[in-house]
Amino acid sequence: PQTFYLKEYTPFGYDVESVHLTFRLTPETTRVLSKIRFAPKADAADKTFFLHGEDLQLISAKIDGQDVAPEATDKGLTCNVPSAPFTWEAEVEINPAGNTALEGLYMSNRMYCTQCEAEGFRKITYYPDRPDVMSTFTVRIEGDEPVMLSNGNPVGQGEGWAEWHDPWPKPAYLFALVAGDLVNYPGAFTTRSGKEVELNIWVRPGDEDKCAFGMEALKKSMKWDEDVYGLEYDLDLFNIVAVDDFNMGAMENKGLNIFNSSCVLASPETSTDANFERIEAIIAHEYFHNWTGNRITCRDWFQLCLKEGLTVFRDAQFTADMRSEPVKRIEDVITLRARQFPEDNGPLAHPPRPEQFQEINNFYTATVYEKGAEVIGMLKRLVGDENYYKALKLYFARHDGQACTIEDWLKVFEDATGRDLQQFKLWYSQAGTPRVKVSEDFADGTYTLTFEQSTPPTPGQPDKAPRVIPMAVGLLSPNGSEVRPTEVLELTGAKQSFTFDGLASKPVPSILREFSAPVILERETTNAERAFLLAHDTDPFNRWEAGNALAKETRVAMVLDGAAPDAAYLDALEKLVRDDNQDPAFRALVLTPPSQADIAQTLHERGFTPDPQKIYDAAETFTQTLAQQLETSLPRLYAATTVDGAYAPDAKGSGKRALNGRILSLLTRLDGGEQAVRQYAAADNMTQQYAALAALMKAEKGDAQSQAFFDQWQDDRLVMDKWFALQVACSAPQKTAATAAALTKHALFDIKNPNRFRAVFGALAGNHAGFHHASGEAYALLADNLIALDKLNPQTTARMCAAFQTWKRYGTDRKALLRAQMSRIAGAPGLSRDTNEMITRILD
Ligand code: DPP
Ligand code: ZN
Repeated sequence: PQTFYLKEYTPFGYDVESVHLTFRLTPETTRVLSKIRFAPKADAADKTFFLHGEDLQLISAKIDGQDVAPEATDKGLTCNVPSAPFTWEAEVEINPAGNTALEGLYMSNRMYCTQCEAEGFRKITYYPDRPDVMSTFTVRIEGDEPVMLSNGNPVGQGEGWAEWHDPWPKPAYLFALVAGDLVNYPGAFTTRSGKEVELNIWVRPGDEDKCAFGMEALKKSMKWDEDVYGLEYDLDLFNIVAVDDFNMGAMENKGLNIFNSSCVLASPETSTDANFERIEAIIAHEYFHNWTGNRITCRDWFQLCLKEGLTVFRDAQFTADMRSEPVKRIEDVITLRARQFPEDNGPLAHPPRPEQFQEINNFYTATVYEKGAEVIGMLKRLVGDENYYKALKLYFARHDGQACTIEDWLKVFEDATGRDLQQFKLWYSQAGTPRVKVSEDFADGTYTLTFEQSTPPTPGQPDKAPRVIPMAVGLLSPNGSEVRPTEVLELTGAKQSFTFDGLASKPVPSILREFSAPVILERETTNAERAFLLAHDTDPFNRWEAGNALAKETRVAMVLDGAAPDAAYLDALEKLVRDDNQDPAFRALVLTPPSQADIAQTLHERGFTPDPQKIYDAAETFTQTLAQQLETSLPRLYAATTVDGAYAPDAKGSGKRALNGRILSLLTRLDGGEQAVRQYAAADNMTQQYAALAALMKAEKGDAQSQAFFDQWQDDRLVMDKWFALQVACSAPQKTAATAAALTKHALFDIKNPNRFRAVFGALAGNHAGFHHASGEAYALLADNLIALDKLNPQTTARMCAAFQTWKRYGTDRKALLRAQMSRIAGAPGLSRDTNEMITRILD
């Protein structure tokens, strides 16, 4: 397969002045007529006229009205063209109903919809399908669908047709078309300059009652972007459409966002608090792309983090503002460590701006998104808030309407702040998570912190240069008061010391506050000091971090030495959980133990071979011991955290319910499920219904409730995804593979629906001890299903291969089993380019 390189970028030799498209929709033989005005660029070095095109049947092609005979391959076509501006016309036929890859124009529940990012437009018609080619689009849709939508503003419609015009030049990846039997949930927003914008969420009939929350989230996002970034919406209309079959979460097509229905539809009865928070964040994310992604887009796909890192950073700021800043930060760091750290420390490691790829869909990764956002957070910390917003203002002023690079982005910061970002830029080009070793010294009132940074080799990058690392540090006195507030130390060398004078006694340092950089801190410290920070740190993130470190140390000692759970830690936990002055959401987070995968990762970092069954046993023992320790407090805590009154998915209520759910799961270990059975029966919202069901299923006491849940929700696809996932997530290690296998035979399992596939196999890969059970059955089951899915949907298959990325850290037997299954996938006949690239990288 062909490899594409960042260094080989060359501009397209033609401007595209306008694009007119006509769609004649039928499920199996849709005709797409294009009329595109090209103008040769005077200064172009390369005048090759190449149009991308895949899976298209070319019916006819014309230049300036004359038939031409282009040379076509399975990748696109070339043609002799005039040296003056000309009009290209083509008619192609495509098969939306047969498109199970869900890329280009496809059908989902009899509805037509598109997904063009990154390179799906080439499956719709011949076109220079690259983000630096921007043009205005006029679209005519012909068909008998009741609703027919495209980007921009409507310009006319009649019996069997509708026409749309998008005045903003855009790359083809932002093109969208939707047609089907849809109903709209309407809304309106007045921009700060007084422009009236019509808003709609389009859904299948019957889903109208799940749109209210999404609509509010959209309005809040529009207001927030005006207030915080000074950015206004720029069309008369903003449409969101919910689609059941979708490879990703959502897509920011100009004026016509398309969402995986799981990321927009919400109601108290069918969605958990976590779903609500995620939906609010994704609606914000896609809306924010209108400026960071659409008005300013990427020059090429290597620059993907230019739009994604920035937009994730912006949606995190939004969530922090709408809810709780520390809670959001802790949640994000948990996710970063669970998803990005394994990637950055394994065979799939790549920099936020990769320099090569075979299939760009394989680079919509935690590194590009989440680490991309962390890099922006560091930049903001280094230059300060005021300079950050000054630089952003310059970015929008200078680059509006352009397709940009990371160099453009950093130049804006250099120009706005006068800072040299040469060394900082390494964050974009070097892969791997830096390790920062900390040592300390105290003499004559002077405290010295010494940092040493190094980054292990990653594929293709054996040696790393030191990076700029903002270390947010505060100092506490031994009595718990803060003697130095947070200060950002700039670590730039491989080894560097910082001193603090005039201290009465040796302080306790609180290092990497707010998780100020995505690094792994290595520091010799005691559990007593961790417990001290858990009780006294003024930085909420580091308080949580201290508790998290204690939990890890305890569990690691249990796994390695068969130790009992650390009594001091259990006491500290009990004290915190019982302290009603503490934020319930925070208590819930402290009470959530590190995942088993996280313990495996920690063991691996320390040079041990993780044994998943032992890690599982330690987790069980720990939780059981904790439940017993809290035994007398649990009923009171359960009652105290029960939220009365009408359900509202706000930060306060959801924090309380999160703690309540944790308490219930502990209680269920002691009361035989009595309370959970009661809660299940009484619950009037999904959060509490789901928490009760999960607690019961985990205790293997939930058969009746699981059946009741199925009976109640079998017609709701999104709730059924929860049901599928929960069975696998809650099953004991020796039963996990069999449970998942049985679910693939269930009448409601549908391999073509990515949400359902991910429900089962995401949960399988996420059940650490079950997935890695010594029998190897789960590995084989996943491989069987990935091989089957690859023939239908390469993109989702390739992404799910990441379940294997940590394979090298396990023992010899498991490694052999894993290798055998991956080799089987690699050898499957007709393997897609997507999956081949992923499996090859992982196996390497
Ligand atoms: N550009 C999309 C998003 O991140 C990816 N499908 O929102
Ligand atoms: Zn995005």
